[in-house]
Amino acid sequence: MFRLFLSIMFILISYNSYADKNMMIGSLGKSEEVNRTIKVIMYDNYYEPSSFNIKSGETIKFEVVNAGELVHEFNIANAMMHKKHQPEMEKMVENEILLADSIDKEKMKKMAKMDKSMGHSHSNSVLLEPNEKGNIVWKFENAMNIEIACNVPGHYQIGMIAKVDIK
Ligand SMILES: [Cu+2]
Repeated sequence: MFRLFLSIMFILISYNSYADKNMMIGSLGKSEEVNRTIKVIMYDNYYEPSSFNIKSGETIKFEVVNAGELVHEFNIANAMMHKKHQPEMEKMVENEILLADSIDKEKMKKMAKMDKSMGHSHSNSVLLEPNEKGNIVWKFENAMNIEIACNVPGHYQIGMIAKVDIK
């Protein structure tokens, strides 16, 4: 009985670490495989549209514009990943790389040489100053529990999160 318990525990633990490692958020897509383009506008502090319906396996090109007065992020991840990313963003604020309405890109480059996380180079995210534009091509294969959210300190907490429904 105890052996059975142990083997179940082992399966659970290995399943969890598998899910953790693969994140199940999909992956960076190829521009030649884009099925659809969706224009997204970021305001203070919400997205337009505020939710997305996506077919499993679809490759979407998100054309993102920041029409707000603050810096915003468009980050495709799950709740756990957003939580992990938030301290990095806080550190960028502490180091005055990330300011309320701008990004000090020179400082970002310098700091990133010492601490990679300060470079904010994530394939699943764009961080934009007011009036800036950015694109992400994302393939929603093996993707579940996706949230598109902004991890600029305070924004996730006020609800800058878009729902993603994958069918
Ligand atoms: Cu934001």
